[in-house]
Amino acid sequence: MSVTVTVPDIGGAEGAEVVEILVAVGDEVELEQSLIVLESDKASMEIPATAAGTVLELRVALGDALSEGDAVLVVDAAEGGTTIEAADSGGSEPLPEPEASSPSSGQPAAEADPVPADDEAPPAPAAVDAKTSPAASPMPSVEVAVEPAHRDADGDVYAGPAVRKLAREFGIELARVTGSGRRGRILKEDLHRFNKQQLQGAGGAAAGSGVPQIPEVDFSQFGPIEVEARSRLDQVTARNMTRSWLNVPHVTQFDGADITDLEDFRAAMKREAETRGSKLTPMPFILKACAVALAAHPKLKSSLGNNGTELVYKGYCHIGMAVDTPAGLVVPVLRDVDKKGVWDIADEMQELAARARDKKLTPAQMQGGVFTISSLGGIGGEGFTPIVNAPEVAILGVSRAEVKPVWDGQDFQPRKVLPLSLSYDHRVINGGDAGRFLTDLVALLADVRRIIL
Ligand code: CAO
Repeated sequence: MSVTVTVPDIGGAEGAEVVEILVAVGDEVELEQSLIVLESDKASMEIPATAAGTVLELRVALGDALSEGDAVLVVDAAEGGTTIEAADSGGSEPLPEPEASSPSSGQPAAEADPVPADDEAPPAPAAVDAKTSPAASPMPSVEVAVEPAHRDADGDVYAGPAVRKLAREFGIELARVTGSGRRGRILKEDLHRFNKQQLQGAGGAAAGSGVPQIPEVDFSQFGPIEVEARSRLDQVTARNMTRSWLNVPHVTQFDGADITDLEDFRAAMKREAETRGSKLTPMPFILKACAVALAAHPKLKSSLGNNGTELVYKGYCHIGMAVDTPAGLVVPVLRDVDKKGVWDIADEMQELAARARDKKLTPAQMQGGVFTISSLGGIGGEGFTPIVNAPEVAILGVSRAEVKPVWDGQDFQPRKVLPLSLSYDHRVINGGDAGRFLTDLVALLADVRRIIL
């Protein structure tokens, strides 16, 4: 029986790039074996086999852009063998015969006729219906799960929801962008090209908003060099950092928390942590203390809305945690930290960090953060100025705790001091707001019993 394995729910990520193909035609694959690696704007994800068997046909090539429901490969699965049905449109879908389905083209799935055949006609709703109701179409999912093109009110612009979202973030009017996709469809790359042109062009410079380019240098004239392609994740991180840096007026405030008692408590819990199979570093306590401090200072977890005319306060407390991985920086988000105990936070943190390093995070696990913590405590350093993870308005940098002489009014006492640096968006957070938040946080960490008050 031929089974087409398709891209499962990847948290709404559109056009994730195929960066690795882990199997070849003729390979035997097991259920849940990783088949390909996708890289979206937010994460790298391994796509697992939803059926075991021999790979008959690869439907993807390196560089292809895939979305949920796009075909990955065709497996010759044993009759009656186990397959995993995805909850929605992903998962595996039996095909009548491999040759009856669309041929392996290696063509990016997103390019598979993303607009209706009739240039003038609006997007065919049938494509959407077919996606949610397999019975409506006998075609393999790759042909029906493409994102229908959308038209602007003026009827001229083709762009998907992800592109429209990015355009809104950049403040780009789509009508001014030339699309390089099929039939003029606007792709994310077009927006980046447009931005670059605006920044380089006379218009931007004349308006005083042009950013001077750093000239390219031929380093080989000075000695031997090696050039390495940067991962997409690194490139996306670079763009996000630049965007935040250029948009957010940053201020960074420093303080030190006396965590001597916290460290004593942590040492006392070591045996229990081992018994539970948990790793109790300072980080889960910092996460919990931040959740308590954020509840008292909700502005620190707000975001600007409606072009800066509104402030959006959030009734939830999902906190992002920067994780250093070989593929680049990723920020998984721990949900409802305010409602969880330190043990649960510790376990969830380790699980998310492991998933981040194994490229197993889903985009949903990296969304919804209200505040971010970046800890270099396990690595070293006395302090640093983190960049706000916009549209959040504040980020906490944590450096390595050291024993320092602290004056108690009569003598210097050896105390373990944790260096903290809070960067914030000065459009939203004033020095007073930040100072009060950080002072409360320092007090919570100095005496973690306060967390339960
Ligand atoms: N001071 C002193 N020691 C610390 C510490 C601190 N602030 N934070 C952690 N440590 C210790 C831990 O207790 C652990 O020691 P033991 O193994 O003896 O218990 C050791 O340092 C290593 O900790 P860790 O880094 O593995 O674990 P963590 O819970 O502190 O952090 C994580 C988890 C995911 C945040 C971390 O692994 C990581 O990836 N950090 C990098 C984040 C980053 O790159 N930030 C920069 C973003 S901008 O480029």
